[in-house]
Amino acid sequence: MNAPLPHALAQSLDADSLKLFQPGRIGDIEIANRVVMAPLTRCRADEAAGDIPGSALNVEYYRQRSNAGLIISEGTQVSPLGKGYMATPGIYSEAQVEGWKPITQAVHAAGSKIVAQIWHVGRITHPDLTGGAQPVAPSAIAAKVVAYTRNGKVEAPVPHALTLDEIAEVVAQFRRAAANAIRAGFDGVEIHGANGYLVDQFLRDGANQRTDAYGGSIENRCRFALEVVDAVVAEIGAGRVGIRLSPVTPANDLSDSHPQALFGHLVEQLDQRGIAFLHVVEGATGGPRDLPGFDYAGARQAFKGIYIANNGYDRQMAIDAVESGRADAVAFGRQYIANPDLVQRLKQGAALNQPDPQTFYTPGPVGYTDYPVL
Ligand code: 8OZ
Repeated sequence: MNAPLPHALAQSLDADSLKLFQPGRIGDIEIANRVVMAPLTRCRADEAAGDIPGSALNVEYYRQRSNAGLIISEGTQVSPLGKGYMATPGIYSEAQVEGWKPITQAVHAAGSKIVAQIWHVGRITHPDLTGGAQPVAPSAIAAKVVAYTRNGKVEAPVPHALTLDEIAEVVAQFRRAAANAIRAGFDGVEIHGANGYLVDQFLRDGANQRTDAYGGSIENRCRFALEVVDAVVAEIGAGRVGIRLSPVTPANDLSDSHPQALFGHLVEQLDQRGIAFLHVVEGATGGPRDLPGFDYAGARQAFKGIYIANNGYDRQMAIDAVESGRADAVAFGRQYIANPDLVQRLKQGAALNQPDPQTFYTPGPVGYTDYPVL
């Protein structure tokens, strides 16, 4: 006589027929399932050595999570001035490129794919984090945020408004970061265009008060983002490029007067460039999803590439979003911190470990590589 299937196993057999767990393709990148690990700042690079990733602990952290169809790396700064938090890794020096290699190798060996989130924080930093240099932004307007440095909590200062030559240099830094990402073994890059950092500061009029070709009209405010996209696409090909956007998030003291018009235009322009994916923080980053101001379904329709949905998704929401076609894939952030085997848990409908915010940004293995698997 056959024993009845354990409940979890029965659920997992059903789960295999769900689109969320089926293989697919994001641009040129083949993925084993549509569960994405969201980019997560963890502040565990080797800061003393030059913001270098790739310690055994870093490798183990990413290896544990290689059940995701796609991993988006923690934000990695394109230059020393692009850094906004302690011990975040960079991707501009040779030592950093070397540091990333064992991470990308471990992820690939485990059957997953990984793109580098390339990042410039703009005004969301402090000279204590940038080697003494004054932070930069589209306009000389300070964000009302604090930066965490070796010297404690400090207010972000008034930034230097980038000159036209300096803007061109930052675009070139993103391009070099993309080239470095490919050399380091990444499958592509995600340009960090969200959450109030530099690209977002150019987009939204709460931070951009320029009167030249990079400010004023929506077309002008999208210019920097699109120059970065074009430069990165020219370097590594559109099929390996995505961008993260957060049209209405208040994160990092940023806002826009007309997010629908702004991001509607941007999404149309991104679609014309044929990039692989759009990764959208729906609502307030890490907070309420139901903020008004942007039509995500409309953006999904307007963009022919892959739409990765993010922000507060649980198992059922993710299954529904992908089954209904509202999204092609779903990115999980905090749940991936606490559940290294998240895909297995979602497949089985198993309980999830709860993430501990006290250890999100602390050095060492606690709260990083020690969450239990099933
Ligand atoms: C939390 C803490 C530090 C950085 C973002 C890169 O909001 C971040 C970040 C989040 O995109």
